[in-house]
Amino acid sequence: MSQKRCLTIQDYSCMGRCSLTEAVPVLSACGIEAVGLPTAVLSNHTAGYKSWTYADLTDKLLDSVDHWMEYNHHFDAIYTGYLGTNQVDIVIEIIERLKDEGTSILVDPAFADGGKLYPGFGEEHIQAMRKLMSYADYTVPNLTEACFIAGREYSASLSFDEIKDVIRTLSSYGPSNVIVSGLKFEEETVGCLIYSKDTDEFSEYSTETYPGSYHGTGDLFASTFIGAVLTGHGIQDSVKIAHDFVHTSIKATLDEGEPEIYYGVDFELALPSLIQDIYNR
Ligand code: PXL
Repeated sequence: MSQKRCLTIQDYSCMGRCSLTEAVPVLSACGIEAVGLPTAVLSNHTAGYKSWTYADLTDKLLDSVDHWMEYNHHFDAIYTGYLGTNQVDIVIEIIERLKDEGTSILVDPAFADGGKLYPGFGEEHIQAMRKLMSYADYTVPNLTEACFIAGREYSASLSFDEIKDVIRTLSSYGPSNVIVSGLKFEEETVGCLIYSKDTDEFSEYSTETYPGSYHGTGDLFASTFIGAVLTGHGIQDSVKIAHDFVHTSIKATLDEGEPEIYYGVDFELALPSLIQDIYNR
């Protein structure tokens, strides 16, 4: 099997572990060539920190693509993360220009959590995300994002039947595979619902949970999931690998003591377990 290449389009937040500072090392650990296209460079991410600086790279995105096209580069996957509303149409153009029949598309919506949009996002962003979804083979929203995209009101106490309804509606916008992570199954457990549009079937995977919620775990889940898919794992197995890696990273963070939750998880300490899972399962 020849080495796979994944283009990932999202911001580079220098501090706070999310987006490209997670996606690139995780994909590398999976043995994938990671091509990170930064949409912006921030001093730190915008959730939890009180302030940040921001260098917008929107105008530069297509320049890189022009150069790649001269070389006919093939991408096995294009994975999009946190994007500005004005960047979504450009990302769609990038997908249209670079995708061939061997390119899988993963859209991580990355615009909301805990029932709320991240700072700076509004209804226009939700509509832009619906449009981007029509290109996706896979999407990995949290429940808040799934509800916004499906046009349903978010509540932490939605029943599983209601969540399945939200997922089917989301899938009607495009993606054949929807994986909602961070769901509470029973007391003290957290996990994922996995939906396949082809078979209209759901499956699930859950483990015990740790107290608290941690920034950057959605990005970690998305990067690991696509890394596992590209190394030949099936969807269920890739979800397990991604969930377990997030879980082990949270444990590593707690073991280090006094985590600052907005600063992200100490995933670097868990990379050896990811490498084992990727190559041994
Ligand atoms: O993890 C999502 C994310 C990525 N990038 C930036 C963010 C956030 C979440 O708030 O602020 C800049």
